[in-house]
Amino acid sequence: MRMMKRPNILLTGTPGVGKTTLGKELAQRTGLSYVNVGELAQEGQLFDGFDEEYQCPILDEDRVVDELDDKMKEGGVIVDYHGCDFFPERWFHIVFVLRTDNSHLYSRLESRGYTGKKLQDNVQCEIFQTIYEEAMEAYKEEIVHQLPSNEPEDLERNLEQIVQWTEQWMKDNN
Ligand code: DAT
Repeated sequence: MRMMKRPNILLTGTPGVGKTTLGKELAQRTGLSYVNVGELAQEGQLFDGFDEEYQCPILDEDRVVDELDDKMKEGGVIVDYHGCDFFPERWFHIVFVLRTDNSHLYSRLESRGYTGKKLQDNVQCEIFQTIYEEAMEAYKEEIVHQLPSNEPEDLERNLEQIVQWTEQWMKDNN
């Protein structure tokens, strides 16, 4: 029996924009599986060195790609990560870059315990739309979409839109 084809979705954006919240709920509603790349790396110790400036381990991007490739080839995966340029372009059928206004992002990161340079750098990353530009360079522009992620109503609207897109993709590809 042939398996139903299902899309792979990338959720990216600055830390704190709401990728995990959206991704987990989206997985519930669509039945797709959810992969948090940060957690995957932590579990498998997929690191290569230590960043002294930010006091955090450095992701081993090649090992992350190797680890996920079979699963991605099967399809039906929602990937959540605050970077996007090291994944193979062929993995994703659509890319969402979540965007949050400074004031909202600042208070979210503060309540996560971020302070000083780490807090400032992350807010600046959002102001400079670093991840959006990274996504526009790494993927075809027509599959990259920005989603506002400021209020709970944004979350609900984003969920509804992506669920609808997923259902349409499955109709078109099966
Ligand atoms: P990320 O995975 O991008 O780091 P998260 O999902 O952990 O972000 O969310 C960070 C915080 O913001 C968390 O407390 C939940 C909250 N949040 C997420 N999406 C939101 C939204 N649309 N409106 C209000 N708060 C939101």
